[in-house]
Amino acid sequence: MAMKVAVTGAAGQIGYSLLFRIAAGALFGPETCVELRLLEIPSAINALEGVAMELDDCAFPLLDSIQMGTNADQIFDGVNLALLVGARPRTKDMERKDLLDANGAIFTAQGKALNAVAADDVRIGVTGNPANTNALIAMRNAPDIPAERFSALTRLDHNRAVSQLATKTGSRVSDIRKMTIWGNHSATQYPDIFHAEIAGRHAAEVVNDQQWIEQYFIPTVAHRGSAIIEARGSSSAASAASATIDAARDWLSGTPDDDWASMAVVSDGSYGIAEGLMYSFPVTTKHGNWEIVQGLEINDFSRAKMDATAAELVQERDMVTELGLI
Ligand code: NAX
Repeated sequence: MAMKVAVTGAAGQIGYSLLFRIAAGALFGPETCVELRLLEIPSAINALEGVAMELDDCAFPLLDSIQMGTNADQIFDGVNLALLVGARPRTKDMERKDLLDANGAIFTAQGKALNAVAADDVRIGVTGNPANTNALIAMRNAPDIPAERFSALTRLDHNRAVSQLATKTGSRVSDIRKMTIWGNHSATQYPDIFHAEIAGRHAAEVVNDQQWIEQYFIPTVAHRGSAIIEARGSSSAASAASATIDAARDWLSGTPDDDWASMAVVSDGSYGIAEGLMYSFPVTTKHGNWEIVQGLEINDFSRAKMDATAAELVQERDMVTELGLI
């Protein structure tokens, strides 16, 4: 049976990398066909038709069909996976509240549409920024979909952290396990190596350099998005698409026994994070379900960083509550 995968913002930069990977089988492997459901706004439909022509021209054996449109109720009908990538970017002289409001309009509508028409087993991954709060808005507007089916993307931050640690220690990325991103996909996020392992050894002991952690590693990971804009002239796209794939694939097919992933999911109060916040935790996954890794010891340094990023998410949640979006 084919999997129905919706992608919003499909004509955008990330979409241009993401769709070809999905159609080539990167999410479900070489045995499972996919039906793509692509949602855009009217002004981008022409461009989207061009992307669909290119998808056709790849003659992907696993790509059963492509449906495009601007109506979320039609595009989300029966979808098993929805990757919500399209969002309203921040423009000059836009306050944070205006940004949340503009995106609120998108994610309330998409949450309601998913609630009405998605398949019973739907999973929803939000990449569009501000990702955590957009996911919270969609979740709260979809009361019939279990809250655990919503997640926001912090996998790009996770992958960036793994890569930085590998470079610092001269190890292979495949030797690194148990990296954690805590909190918001924003500059307050906390990339945490205190539980990470490099070929079975404690990463923080291998690094043995608190100054590097505080003054290089954390800011480099947290501000990587801006560094890419500075260098490339536009924001991360291929790496964001790759992380979107990694996150969805691991969610559906499971994390390896000796590893975990970072995903922003609804907090159950673990690690003292307010219940109901969409906060990035270390999670293990199996058969499309996730569990927050329990029992990690949190040192004072980590605690302060985890609380600071939680405080930002509380502020965002309070703003969208005030705006009547949740
Ligand atoms: P683009 O501006 O290239 O594409 C966004 C697309 O979304 C556009 O084609 C636009 O027409 C469409 N769109 C806008 N409103 C829509 C709606 N209501 N329904 C359907 N489509 C809609 O941005 P791109 O570079 O692809 O980035 C997409 C989003 O990902 C942005 O919000 C960006 O900030 C966010 N990112 C998130 C990352 C993460 O790690 N969570 C990292 C990369 C990226 O910055």
